[in-house]
Amino acid sequence: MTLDELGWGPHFEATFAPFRGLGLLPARVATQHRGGFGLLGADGPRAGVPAGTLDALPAVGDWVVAAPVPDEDKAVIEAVLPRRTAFTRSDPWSGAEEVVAANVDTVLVVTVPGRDFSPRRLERYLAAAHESGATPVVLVNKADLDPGSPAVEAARAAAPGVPVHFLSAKTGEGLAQLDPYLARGQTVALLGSSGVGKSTLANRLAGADLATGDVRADERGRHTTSRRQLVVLPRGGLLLDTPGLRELQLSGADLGEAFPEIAELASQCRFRDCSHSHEPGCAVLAAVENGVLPRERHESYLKLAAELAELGERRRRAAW
Ligand SMILES: Nc1nc2c(ncn2[C@@H]2O[C@H](COP(=O)(O)OP(=O)(O)OP(=O)(O)O)[C@@H](O)[C@H]2O)c(=O)[nH]1
Ligand SMILES: [Mg+2]
Ligand SMILES: [Zn+2]
Repeated sequence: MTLDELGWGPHFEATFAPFRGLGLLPARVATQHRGGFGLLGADGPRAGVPAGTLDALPAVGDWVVAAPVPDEDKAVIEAVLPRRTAFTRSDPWSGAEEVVAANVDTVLVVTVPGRDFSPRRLERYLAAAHESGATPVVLVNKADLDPGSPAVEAARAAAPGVPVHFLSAKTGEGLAQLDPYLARGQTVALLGSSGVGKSTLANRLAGADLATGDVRADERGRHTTSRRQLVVLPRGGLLLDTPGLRELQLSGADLGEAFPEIAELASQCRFRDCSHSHEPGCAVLAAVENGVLPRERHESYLKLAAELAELGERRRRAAW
């Protein structure tokens, strides 16, 4: 395995430069478990143990500086290289920011047609995906269950400017649409609610056996995947499967990118700092009144904006 096949590139080449020649190796974090980390490097897998001096633990997808332990398949993680992208959420209990996936090129937000389809949840994921720095793509999975589903059009409406693909992880139909995202050294992460088929899709692409709802369902058949895992696909590309997030708490979000039509309207609001909730001369409110902007879309925007404002307030208070 070469470093390039693991997603290495000029950014990391540059940030690793100070460590070169010191007997240290670059490695990518593939798994995270109680005892430590699973690392992948040019010379194969190793167990990684964080050095006591690390400020913060790495996340799956991170590139780290590893000091190999002689005669053991083990290495001490001495540093985490700066991330190119990071998908984060805030812990529902502590409010602390958690990196769910690092150095991802494409975030595949997976959803399903039918009763479980929620454009509002999709908007939340997309706001976080845009914020991560990775390119978001929407997958509407389980096409075999509902081939003519209106969910595809609804997903397009909730995701302006974002590619939406309709496919079936079960039958393999439509899977070729993922080829452009899975070139050699490209990292994609699967994100979405529990049960949408992330692991089924990962298994199909990896030809391997990651946990799916069929194999090891708990009593409610949910949250089958219990940890994040980065796998190198035989066809090239790297895939990061994640457990379904019960509810994605934003830790930051790029609403301008997730709601481009609102960002454009906002430039015509009377006040520069318009919140688009009550102000006179608000172009966004006018667009809702005229039926140009769907009401649900505006409400979704306001809800996410309020959540972000509250988060900012909480962080300011914590910083004091
Ligand atoms: N009909 C149909 N069923 C599917 C498809 N993809 C996945 N499933 C089924 O959906 C269930 C859940 O699939 P998983 O792959 O475990 O879902 P997941 O998103 O990984 O779920 P978590 O790991 O809990 O987050 C399983 O019973 C799969 O067989 C599909 O394209 N069509
Ligand atoms: Mg899973
Ligand atoms: Zn406004």
